[in-house]
Amino acid sequence: MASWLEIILTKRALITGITGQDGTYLAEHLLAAGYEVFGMIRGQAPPATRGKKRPNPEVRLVSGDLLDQSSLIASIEQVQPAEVYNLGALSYVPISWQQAATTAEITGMGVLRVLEALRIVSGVTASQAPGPGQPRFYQASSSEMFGKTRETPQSELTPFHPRSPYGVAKTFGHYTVQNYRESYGMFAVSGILFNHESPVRGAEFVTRKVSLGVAAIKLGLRDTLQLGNLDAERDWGFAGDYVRGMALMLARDEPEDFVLGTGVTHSVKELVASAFAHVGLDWREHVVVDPSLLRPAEVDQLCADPAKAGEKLGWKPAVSFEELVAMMVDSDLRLLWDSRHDLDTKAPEVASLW
Ligand code: GDR
Repeated sequence: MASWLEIILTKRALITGITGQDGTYLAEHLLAAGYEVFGMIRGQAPPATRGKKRPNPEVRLVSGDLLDQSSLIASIEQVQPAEVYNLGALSYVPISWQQAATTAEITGMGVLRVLEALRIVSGVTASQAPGPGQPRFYQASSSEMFGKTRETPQSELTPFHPRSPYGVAKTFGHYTVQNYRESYGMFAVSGILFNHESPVRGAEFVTRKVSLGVAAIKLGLRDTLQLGNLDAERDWGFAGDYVRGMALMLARDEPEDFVLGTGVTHSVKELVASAFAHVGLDWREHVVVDPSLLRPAEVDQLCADPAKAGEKLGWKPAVSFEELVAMMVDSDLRLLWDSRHDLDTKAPEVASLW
């Protein structure tokens, strides 16, 4: 049983986007560091998580919605967090063209609403600076904000040129964090994270789509894999490494923004070649380009300059691109083998791909 001193000293963290990949890894990381972790979900706890991976049972769920200001105030009042991580977003880039206004509301305005809730609950105004012990805020900014920039690699100083409603909404959120820091002196920071993946990545994103496709083809469940632009280049790292960086940003004395990425870029074609080669197959015999998967405006090339994170956070990714691809393909081989007789119910994310 915890002593009263342990109870008083236990830090509380509140995470939005708790059912996503990063919410899952961040919760594990903070629980292991001794935090009490709260995850915000929409609606009532059990129905809202239905069909999604249930967060770690040690995560306490609170009800709140990035679209609803008063629900955010209520959940911050209830939890009294030392740290808030805003990972909630409509995060699949192609959908943002179909639902541009919803994307702006959740992915962009949602950031402002969480910051406003924190400011109101903490009693911070332009003339009343935050006192010691005020909650710290982390915003999941994105390399998609760089979009069409001509500068490579991209650092904290690289100008933004977003290419999708998603990128535009993230850019609004990013500048809003900076503005709350400058206007109110709040400890609010953004991590500009490049693509980060894992075996629990959503099946719609290209890395997981490829790892699932390769596993299905290897096991004889499918013969082809439909993809869009094979020439796009991304800086892909392992999500577990990136959540460490988020926590390090909030542990500093000064609030500052940081780029997190590997500094190595690969094309989608290289990703595909590496994944198929891992199981001894030739990608050219299985991959079909489907023009309907091309985007109205593409981000052609992203490559991080993570030097500042290395110097000031001591952060460095531990998992290489090749290790990440092997980890994801191996995990999906196991998943599909175990559920091969009943994909629809045991691996619905797989069944929905075809
Ligand atoms: P991205 O990730 O848009 O970079 O955003 P995604 O994996 O969707 O696309 C990466 C690149 O692959 C190309 N591509 C395909 N993409 C998907 N999803 N499906 C395909 O079939 C396919 N074929 C080719 C895309 O055109 C693109 O160039 C991710 C998200 O997690 C964001 O939320 C996050 O902010 C950024 O990473 C950093």
